[in-house]
Amino acid sequence: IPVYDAAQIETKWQKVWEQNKSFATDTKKDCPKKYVLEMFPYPSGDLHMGHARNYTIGDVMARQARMRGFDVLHPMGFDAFGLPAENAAIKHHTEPSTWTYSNINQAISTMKRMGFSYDYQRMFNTCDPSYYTWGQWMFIKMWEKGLVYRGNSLVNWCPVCKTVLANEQVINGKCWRCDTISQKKKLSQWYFKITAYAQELLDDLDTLTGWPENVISQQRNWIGRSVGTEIDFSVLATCDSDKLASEQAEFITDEQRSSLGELEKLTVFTTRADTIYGVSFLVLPPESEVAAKLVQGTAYEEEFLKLKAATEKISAVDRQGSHREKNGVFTGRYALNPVNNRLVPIWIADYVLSDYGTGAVMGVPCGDQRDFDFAQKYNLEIAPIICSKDDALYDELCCEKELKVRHVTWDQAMEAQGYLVQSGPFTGMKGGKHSQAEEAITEYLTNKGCARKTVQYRLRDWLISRQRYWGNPIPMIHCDACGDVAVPLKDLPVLLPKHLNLENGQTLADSKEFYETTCPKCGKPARRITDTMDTFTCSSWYFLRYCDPHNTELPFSKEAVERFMPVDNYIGGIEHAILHLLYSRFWTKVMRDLGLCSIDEPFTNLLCQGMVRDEHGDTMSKSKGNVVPPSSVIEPFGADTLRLAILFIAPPEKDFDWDTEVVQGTNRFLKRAWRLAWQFVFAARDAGLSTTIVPNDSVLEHTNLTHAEQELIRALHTLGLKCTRDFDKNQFNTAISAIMELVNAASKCFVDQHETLNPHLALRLAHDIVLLLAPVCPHWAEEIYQQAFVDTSKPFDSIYDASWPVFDEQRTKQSRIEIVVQIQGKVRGHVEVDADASSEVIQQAALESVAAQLEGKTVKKVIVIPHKLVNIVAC
Ligand code: ANZ
Ligand code: ZN
Repeated sequence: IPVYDAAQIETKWQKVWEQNKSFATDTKKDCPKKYVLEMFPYPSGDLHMGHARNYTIGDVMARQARMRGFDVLHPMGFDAFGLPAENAAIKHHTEPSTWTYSNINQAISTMKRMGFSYDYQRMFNTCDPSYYTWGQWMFIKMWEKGLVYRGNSLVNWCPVCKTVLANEQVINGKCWRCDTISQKKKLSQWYFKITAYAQELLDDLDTLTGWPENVISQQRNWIGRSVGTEIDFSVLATCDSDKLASEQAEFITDEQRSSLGELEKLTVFTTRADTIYGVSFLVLPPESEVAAKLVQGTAYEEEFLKLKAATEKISAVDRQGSHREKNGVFTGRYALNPVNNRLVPIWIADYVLSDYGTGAVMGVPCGDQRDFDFAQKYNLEIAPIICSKDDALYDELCCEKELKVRHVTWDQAMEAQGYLVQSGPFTGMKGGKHSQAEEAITEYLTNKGCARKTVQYRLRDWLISRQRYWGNPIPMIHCDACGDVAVPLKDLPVLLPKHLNLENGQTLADSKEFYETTCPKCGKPARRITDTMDTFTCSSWYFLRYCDPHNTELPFSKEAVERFMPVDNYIGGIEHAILHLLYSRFWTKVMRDLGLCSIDEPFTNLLCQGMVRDEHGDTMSKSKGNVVPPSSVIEPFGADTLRLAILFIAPPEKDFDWDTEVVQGTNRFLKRAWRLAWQFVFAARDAGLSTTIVPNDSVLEHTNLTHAEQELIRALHTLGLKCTRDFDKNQFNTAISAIMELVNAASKCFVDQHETLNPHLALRLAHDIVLLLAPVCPHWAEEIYQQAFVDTSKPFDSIYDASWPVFDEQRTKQSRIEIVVQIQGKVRGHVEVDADASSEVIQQAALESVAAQLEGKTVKKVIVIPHKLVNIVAC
């Protein structure tokens, strides 16, 4: 028996596959396609165990799909732009490109060493001009369609990365890349109008039945659709609050109103129009321009400016957090509640956000906890206008239309549903989100001309401009006369200049050679935009490019995309649940609307693999020094052992702790299976069989088999089917268990029969076991397959051109079964019958088997429970 020399076998087949382009796509054009894709890596160094797990999962899917007759597209590349390259280049005194390409080469060699079946002809890096030119091309198409704009607004700014961040890149108030608290800065920035697709991005989540539920719900929450009402309040021009107070004015008459004058309208967004009678203040955020105007030159301005400065230091997430103490200042001004002309003081507070809804809120302390907390702190009215029937106030107020009780006794807001009280004609109606009262009050105010039903989304437009160097330049030129002008398509790509002095802090904005240009419209001197695009733009369409990676006319042809898209199986980390997966969905829809393809969604099935932690359950990291590099397993045991261990240790979605014992155990199994396969092959050869002809089921049926051998055939079909089905469900760990069980059953039978297992059966088992393991342990399988099952005088014919073994449900059924025989409920014997024997036959066999014990007795009754037992009542 040949020794299992993993290193030698693995390098041998890797070379053969590469020479034969064994994993090229489009070799089976007449077959259905299968597009298997793993999220491409950022080339920050060599691959780690997380990558090994991610790519092994994809590789097993791809190899198996190949054996099952699909034309498989399984590409790989590198997400190669980004700030870490720049920082590393500065640290190592080199160019970002040099650092990036050297990491890429290292990662490719590890990928090859792992035996991943990529179509290497399709590989590209997003920093290749031949790729990023198309990113620029698509940017211009989007600009022409009105999906790109320049906006001047408060943006998230990372002081360490010295660049802006998209909303999606601020995680818990911190930069997603370096964990620094993000700041706010007013800058002129470039945006993609992703909000134009908010509704479709939300609706189509319902079609993504192959996605994990938590990713769907994260996207749904991120898009955050909210149906509500915009309500206008008029702000009084007179701000003499002392006068208003001394007159004890509370409700303003129409005459008073015209004498007081109207300064402007303040529009709030609310999902609870039903609570309008409980408004005890209006709130504006400190960055609001209206707020600044309201206090300008008044005694309230100083406090306002203090609050404004303090609020700039708090992140948006913290500002919304329910536990943080809320701070506010009064403006000295009042507005009128449109439902009853009641005076409402206008406040400015840090818990209101400027970029949600209308950026103004009606404060209803009795119904909203944040408003409740705020009212308590500043001693504002908390009038109960909604009550549940079991509340003490209910009986007192259920028919009360006027404002009688002005303070609740509750210690928190009533956010549940209840009935309106002290709410004029609406008193008694059921209140709450989307309630009868909410509808009625919205309708009433709408008819009065001061409200509108609206839909709000939490989703903001995608801020894509970045201010450093190593990224895809925005292909725009600014001309003082013509404004922002797109670079003509024929002039693309706008190449990233080389040799910037990054170590001295140089960015594109400092590169004269780059930015000095002329206006494409009027020919006068003009300045190129020196921002680059967020790297997430590069990863938003790479899966489309893989369908047609060498196209020089277009980013991809419609035919190629139609052939391979959508991706059937997409595998990657859960950290991309929003960012990358939302952007890619958006980009795909935009491409469709530009007429470049006709698919709505890019990824049919999504698998988010779990994390690989260290042996003690800690996340692996360089700083902790607990990283287990793939090479530490490949070198002693081989890539096949690593692949097998990674998949066997846990279901793919689950996190797992690294376990050296599992690695050793899987390696032992591979050696045992290797030995067994060879023993069986030799047994067949010794019996004069040609091992290139594998016995099918009918051949086995016509050979003389022992009972144990028949049971082994049954195990083959049962476990083969289980393995196949588990592969289909991505339950690789249990699929592998089934193979292990089969190997064990076969070894046992072989040993029990003193190594005289029927040679036809032995050959069939060896063949099927090798094929079943082929997706997971490709080199191991190819070696045995080539040495044992193919005619090597013919041209190379890979195991991946062989078809997946067929298993037969019929043959998983037992042919003979054992029935328990009882007399008066006590077990007295066993009898074997045909599995499909009739009740009469079973009864007869049972009676015969215990005939001796029934001597002299009369059988009164026989109860037959099919497939199980026979109970005889006799006396
Ligand atoms: C009055 C009210 C009464 C509210 C009540 C709630 C309960 P969703 O569902 O997330 O859309 N809101 C509106 N704009 C805001 C902003 N810019 N910053 C902070 N809060 C804002 O939330 C809608 C509710 O959030 C709105 O309904 C508003 O408070 C608040 F018993 O208006 B509500
Ligand atoms: Zn011009």
